[in-house]
Amino acid sequence: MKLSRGRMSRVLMGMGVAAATFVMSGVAMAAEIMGQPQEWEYKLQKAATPIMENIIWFHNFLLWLITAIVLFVLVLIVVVIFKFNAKANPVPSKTTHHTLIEVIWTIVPVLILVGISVPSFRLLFSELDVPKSDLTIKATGKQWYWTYSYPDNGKFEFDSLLATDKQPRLLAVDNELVVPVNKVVRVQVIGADVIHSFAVPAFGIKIDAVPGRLNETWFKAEQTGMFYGQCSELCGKDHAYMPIAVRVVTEDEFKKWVADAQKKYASARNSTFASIEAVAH
Ligand SMILES: [Cu+2]
Repeated sequence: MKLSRGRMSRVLMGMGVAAATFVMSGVAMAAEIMGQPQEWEYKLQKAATPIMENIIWFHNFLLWLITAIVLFVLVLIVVVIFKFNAKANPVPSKTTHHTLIEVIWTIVPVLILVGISVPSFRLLFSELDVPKSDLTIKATGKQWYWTYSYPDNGKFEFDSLLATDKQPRLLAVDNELVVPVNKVVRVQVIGADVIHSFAVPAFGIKIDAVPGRLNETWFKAEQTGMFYGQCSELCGKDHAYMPIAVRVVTEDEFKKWVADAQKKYASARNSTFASIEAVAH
């Protein structure tokens, strides 16, 4: 088929517009998806908390540092290969020691490690030091689902099981953990049977749920939406089927949800919390 010049340019323009639309829709889609894995993802999930922002920064910082060191060593190796092979350098030097260079290659790595330790310890500390919290939730890992309790919001609790009829597959649950946005949430984590692990990548939290030991972590979600995680400690045959789904809502929506949840999960209230109070008083 022969195309006139005008027709050709129109076809090309059409293709350009189609390609641009395709790319833009891809960008729009990538921007929308948060709190869950994406296809072809090779980076960390987008941060929804200050801690996760810090983790991503630290990860990238180390990655650049390591890349620079690897390239530097590669250059040295290439120099050795070409400059000091038997053909290029038939009479090798008899040098065995050089005090200055030995001091340098001892001190420089020490300085690099000390430099890494500063942001590393700062990050570890901020992860483990729970700030003054606005509310507490308790996550109990069980074979194979999670139970969430709200001790300071009406003392109700409910089970959260994998929902096979919902999307995203293997991440959606029947009853989501609901928390308010921009609030410091203290998360108490425990195991009821074996060791599980409570992890939400976008929040930058992962903490073991150990029977008989109450672990603590915290997060402050800075945007509303759904955020997913999974049990991250091999806990038995359905380890892969006990996802964590967190719905971050506005303060008003949270209050409404709490009022509804208190009625919906009223039966659980009398069992667990009554026994806790009986022991406490
Ligand atoms: Cu588990």
